[in-house]
Amino acid sequence: MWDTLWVDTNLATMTPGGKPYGEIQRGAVAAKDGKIAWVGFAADLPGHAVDLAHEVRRCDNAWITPGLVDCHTHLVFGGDRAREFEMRLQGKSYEEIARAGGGIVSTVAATRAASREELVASAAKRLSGLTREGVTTVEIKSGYGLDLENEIKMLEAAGELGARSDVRVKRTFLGLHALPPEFKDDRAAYVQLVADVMIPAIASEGLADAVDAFCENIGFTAEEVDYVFSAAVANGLAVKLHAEQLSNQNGAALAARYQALSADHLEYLDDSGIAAMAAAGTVAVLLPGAFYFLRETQLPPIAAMRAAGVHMAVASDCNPGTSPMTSPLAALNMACTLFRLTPEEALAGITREGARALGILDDVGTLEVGKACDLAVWDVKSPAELSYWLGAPLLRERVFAGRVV
Ligand code: DI6
Ligand code: FE
Repeated sequence: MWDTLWVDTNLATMTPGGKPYGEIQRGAVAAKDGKIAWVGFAADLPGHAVDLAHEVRRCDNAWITPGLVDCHTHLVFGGDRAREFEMRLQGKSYEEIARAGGGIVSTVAATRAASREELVASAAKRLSGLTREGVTTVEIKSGYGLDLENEIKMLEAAGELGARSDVRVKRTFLGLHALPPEFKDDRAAYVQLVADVMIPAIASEGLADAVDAFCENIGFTAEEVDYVFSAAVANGLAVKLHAEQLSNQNGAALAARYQALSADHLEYLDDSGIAAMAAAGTVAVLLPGAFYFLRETQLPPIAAMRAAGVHMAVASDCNPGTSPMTSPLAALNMACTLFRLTPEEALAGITREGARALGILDDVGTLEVGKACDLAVWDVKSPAELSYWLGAPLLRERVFAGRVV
């Protein structure tokens, strides 16, 4: 007997190679012990639904997709930057504000001042925005503490969110996010602290799965990132990189050299970066929310990445400065409208490719037997609707590890 069986439904399995969306019309999916135990055409079920599972859920022809995987967020932080938003509307640029001590560093002050519990409480509200739209796995970065104590506080807050919510949390240490004010005259000392002290401490406590950095003219140089990536690898952590967001620093090629899981943003990526990512299997994480909020005009080279066979994920980049957005479905719409992804690419980007970007494609991201039974059940007539509407309440039911939540 299965625990739960969903019927009267269409499935977007997102398994590649077959029909668009890996679709199975008039399908069924079953959960046992939190995993997908059966998936296929309802006509092929090995008996009557009611004889097969303790609970049968009829879905009125709703579509079921894998639970969404938001593979790039900065969900945990103190304060907000609404004031900076107003300044930007008065004509100041993101870079000007950052150089004037605003930007990331102002969120650092607010995050340091917040208790772990306060960070959990404010992030939980943002997380509810994601889960309300079908997210079942979320990556959360640190990077607003910028000293060991406060980076650990952020990572623990992220872990706490996972422990008390029905969502999988993957944690990323983003020590090289900005130069903390106390190191403003000694960059090298901060980079060394991150590599030689913070990474070993965080790795040994099991507080993060990966290491990220902001490789940018207002962030860190490729050389500094290189040094920190070596420490990450030496301590058994995967790497990923904020690369080519505001300028071309050849960050994606550096990331690819380290077999990075992903390189993210990529508006200024060039052909050599694309080739390096394709060869390394590094996923391109597209963040149209940041592109939109910054009113960026340089588009990431989508067509060239597609042609090179680079896998493309889509994520919210939820953060207080450049993407104060808690809607994964808005990210899908922006990925199509602004970046010209197809709705199928966009949905794959926030399911299968998001999972690939986190190194957990064996566990989540598609509807396949043996993976976690994380589902989103949608009141739509076709999966393209998930990218088409902006702000519509489409989620009918969210399933985490086989349980309706
Ligand atoms: N790139 C971004 O878009 C965010 N971080 C990063 O490295 C912005 C973070 C912020 O402005 O607070
Ligand atoms: Fe980011």
